[in-house]
Amino acid sequence: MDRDLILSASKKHDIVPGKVYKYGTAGFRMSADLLDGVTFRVGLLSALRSRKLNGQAIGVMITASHNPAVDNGVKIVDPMGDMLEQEWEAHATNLVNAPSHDELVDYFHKLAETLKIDLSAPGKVIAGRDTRPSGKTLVTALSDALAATNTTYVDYKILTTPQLHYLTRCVNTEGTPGAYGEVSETGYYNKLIQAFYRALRGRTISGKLSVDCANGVGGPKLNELLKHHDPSKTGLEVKVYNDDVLRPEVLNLDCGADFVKTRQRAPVSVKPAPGERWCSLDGDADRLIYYWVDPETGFFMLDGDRIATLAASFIADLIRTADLQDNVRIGVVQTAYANGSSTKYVEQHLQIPVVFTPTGVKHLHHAACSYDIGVYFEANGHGTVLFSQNTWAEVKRKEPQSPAQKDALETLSALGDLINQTVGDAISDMLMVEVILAHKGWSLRDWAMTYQDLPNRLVRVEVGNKDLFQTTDAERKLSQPEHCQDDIDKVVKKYTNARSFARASGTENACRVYAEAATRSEADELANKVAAIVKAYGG
Ligand code: 16G
Ligand code: MG
Repeated sequence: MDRDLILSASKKHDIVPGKVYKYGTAGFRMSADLLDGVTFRVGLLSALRSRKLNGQAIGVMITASHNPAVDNGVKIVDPMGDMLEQEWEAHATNLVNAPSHDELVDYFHKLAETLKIDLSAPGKVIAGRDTRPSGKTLVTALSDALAATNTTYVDYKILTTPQLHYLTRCVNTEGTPGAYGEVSETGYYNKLIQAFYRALRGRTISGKLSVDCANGVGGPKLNELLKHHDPSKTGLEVKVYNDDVLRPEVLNLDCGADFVKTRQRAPVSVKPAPGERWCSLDGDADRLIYYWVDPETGFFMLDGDRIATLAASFIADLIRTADLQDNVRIGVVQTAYANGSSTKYVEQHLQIPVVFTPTGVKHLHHAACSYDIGVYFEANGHGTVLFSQNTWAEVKRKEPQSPAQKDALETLSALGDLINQTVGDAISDMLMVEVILAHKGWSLRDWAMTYQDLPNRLVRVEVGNKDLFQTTDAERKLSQPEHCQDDIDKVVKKYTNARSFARASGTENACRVYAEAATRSEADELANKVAAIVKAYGG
């Protein structure tokens, strides 16, 4: 690999001096002006990663999800469509922070040497971006790095994040027995729609579904999916809202899954009529939140915990009906943010085990892989359901003994194709929810009746130094600063059915405090008291 070629390409893509970059839960994410050099360097790293993995294609997604339009971000997708391996996050951080162009090229070669990467071997990278205008220039920085390292590069242009994950897996499994799907955007739509038809098994969906697309990439992509969908086969009628991607400033503005979840209200620009079924995607279409407005009680939200419980209960029933319960183990993965009532419902009512991991999709995804069917969702609406190889083998092997068993087996197999196996996918999750509601004959109100959420409150606390806060036990307890957790425990004990935890945010310079308790006022009071403790220890 030509050192001078990389060096001269790098000189066109400076990093901002003095700034410290860190590959976090969502890759590198910040104001788009700071990202040109970072994206170039991510290109270099993905060129190395592809070569390390025998030339398999690596994905690079340029998006800042639910952040404001001025931000952007870049993250790396591993060959099977999962997140970059943790050990390489450190390599990414080190490479990006190289203080000069010369040191960057030195470090690049040093990495190749220590990781035993043959730089003369072929490498491949595929890329996608959301609708942010800054994405276009960042793609140039990426492609310059790939050209300088002689890496094959395919730009899939505008995609949702889960579509890029899908394509990465498709490229790497094409022509093998584990082929994930056709390597194209059309392939993605066809796979989803065909699986959707099969999963419904002749049932029809009633009532219109209104979808708020956060004025992000989910809008045009959902519209595209709908061109492949024949409503006469499913009864599903979708009305798309907030799909304006021509005015960048409206992206995620007063709408989208993150807005709905954190503000606990419908998007500002829409007026859901009482009883109408609504959902919101986030800016890169990997989060999903459902809601409706009740004529008596007002806005009601069905978040990631609700989607997890709905999917777990339905799939567990299918496994039992198919008589696979001894061979296919199902489990649910949650984070500390999951409402305590949802955990209790899964463990006690559904009798399904729950495990907890720290926040961030990669942790949940990893834990879900240890089940035959792993259902994972963050409360914020990000998640999916993973089917293991063993599950596929069992479903294919089983000879149905009755029409009901046949139905259950075919529904399971269709769901396995419908649900994105690489990462949480709002569009695929939405079709899954619609299928389950149709099978159960449920309205959103029926779905909401399964259990009652504990009142809860999330508070953002500005502290002098968030790094003082270290957690343990899947972020449910603080190990540092010393005595801080004891003080929190003392306060929590004073409330009924209460729980609270504090953690440093991975995406913002602040701490977050979550509290839940038997009543609204107790949850609020507890959150404020714990926030005061965190503030006092916060440096
Ligand atoms: C990132 C994570 C998301 C997590 C959030 C927490 C991915 C793809 N995204 O957006 O899963 O919920 O960070 O943010 O892993 P926080 O650390 O600021 O609370
Ligand atoms: Mg997102």
